Amino acid sequence: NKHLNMLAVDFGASSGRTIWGEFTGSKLTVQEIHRFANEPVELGGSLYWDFLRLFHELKKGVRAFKQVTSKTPASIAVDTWGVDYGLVDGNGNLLGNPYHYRDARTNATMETCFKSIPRTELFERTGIQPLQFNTIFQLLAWQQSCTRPVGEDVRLLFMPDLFHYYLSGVKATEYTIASTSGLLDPAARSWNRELLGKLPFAQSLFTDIVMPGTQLGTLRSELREELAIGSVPVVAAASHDTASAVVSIPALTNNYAFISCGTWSLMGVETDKPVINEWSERWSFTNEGGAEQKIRLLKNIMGLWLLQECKRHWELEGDSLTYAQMQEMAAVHKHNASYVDPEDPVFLAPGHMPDRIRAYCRDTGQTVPQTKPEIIRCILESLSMKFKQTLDEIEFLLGRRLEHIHMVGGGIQNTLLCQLTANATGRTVFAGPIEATAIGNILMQAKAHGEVGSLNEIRQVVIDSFPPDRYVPADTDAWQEAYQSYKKIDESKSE
Ligand code: ADP
Ligand code: LRH
Repeated sequence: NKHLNMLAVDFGASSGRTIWGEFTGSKLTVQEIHRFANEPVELGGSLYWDFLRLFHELKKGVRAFKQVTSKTPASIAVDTWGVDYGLVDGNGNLLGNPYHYRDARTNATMETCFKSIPRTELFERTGIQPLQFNTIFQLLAWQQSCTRPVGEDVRLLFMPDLFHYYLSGVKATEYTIASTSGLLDPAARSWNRELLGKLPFAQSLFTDIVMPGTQLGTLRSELREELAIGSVPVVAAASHDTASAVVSIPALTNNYAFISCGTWSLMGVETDKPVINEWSERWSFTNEGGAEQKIRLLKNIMGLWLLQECKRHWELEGDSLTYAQMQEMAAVHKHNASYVDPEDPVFLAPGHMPDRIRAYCRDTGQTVPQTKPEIIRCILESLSMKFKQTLDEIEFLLGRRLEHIHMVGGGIQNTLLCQLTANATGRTVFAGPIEATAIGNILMQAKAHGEVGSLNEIRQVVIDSFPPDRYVPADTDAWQEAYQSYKKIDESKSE
């Protein structure tokens, strides 16, 4: 086997990193080369990603790779969060700054869209849970505000595709990232032309779809010059961060649910076919595309965003806490009397998170958490309860019991959350790897090089290289009882 040094660039919604992966054929080692904050910018009342800064950080990562390793990487691949995109014209100009999915311009778009394409029809056609920020709704909002027709030469590139374009000069759409858009046919794994025919966008916006593990091209010559680096293949791995994270789950069975824990908590299972029925629709499940022809049947749960936003808010008030300190505060403060629904869209936009959590508890007739430890505890317990509820729903959809939970991603550094998840679900939790997304990205590059084969082979490498931590359920009776209170709040809300 060849010895491969590869570079993964993983842009999460809260931070980005470049990770060096060294693959020997059976084992992978990874090292963080560069990490940077991903801070959106509000400008003129809209919320944007700072694309230019992010591209700059990417270049810094490539430079740092060279400095640290004195090597030219065998390849590079970018993955990012879902749904967002940029528009590029025929001359390669980026038309405006990519919007952040939390921007408010799509607040009412979904309901308007349902007037012409009913919610159920849309779910049946795409398998995608309607969320206001799905690309389909972003494009509709954009179309409504367009004053000029779009040029025939304009292409839509999802965030990873956009980075790949500016790296390689090749415009292509990677399948897993496109699957978050709400514009694909989930069975055919291609653009849903029938749906697109009902929508007012120019079909010329959409480029060809490539499957995860495709080499797109090589670094543009001007970049090679700027970075003083040789010819580097640019690979479309599994470009949606969650798809990459799922690739690197250290398990060879199918008797578990995964939770990819970062800004979002993506909880689900891998299936061979989309699950599109009355129940998956009612419970807001989505069918995203995975590597190797798999479907990721999962739910987008608001996740540690709630904690991130409290942290940011308290910082603005002058109290800078680390995540470790926040976890410690919640570990000491054991008593929790209230829950929020981490799927509720009231928590989507940035700003004043502690107050929104208090308001939610007040409006649902619960004790209002006042102090920081009370709020943090409320968030972490609410997330664990949501995981329990989601597990029940997945088991119902599959018609079988799932024995374990695999948690991956930066959020598993919150060991309290891992333990609470074991307690609430009554399942053993296996936690790791933390850098699951970058690892999945790197191993899909190895696949593109022909150095690893099936998903199981990839996962065997992960098992051998990054053994997970184990959390055994505790206090399960008390948690079962508490779950009943959580469900009452949830039910009273939907009445
Ligand atoms: P994303 O990729 O969406 O930006 P990450 O996978 O990097 O997110 O995970 C970020 C989350 O991990 C943070 O919101 C935070 O809650 C959690 N986290 C990061 N570091 C720590 C830590 N040292 N202790 C506890 N939690 C942490
Ligand atoms: C997580 C994630 C998730 C959703 C959201 C927009 O980072 O990719 O799977 O798509 O971002």
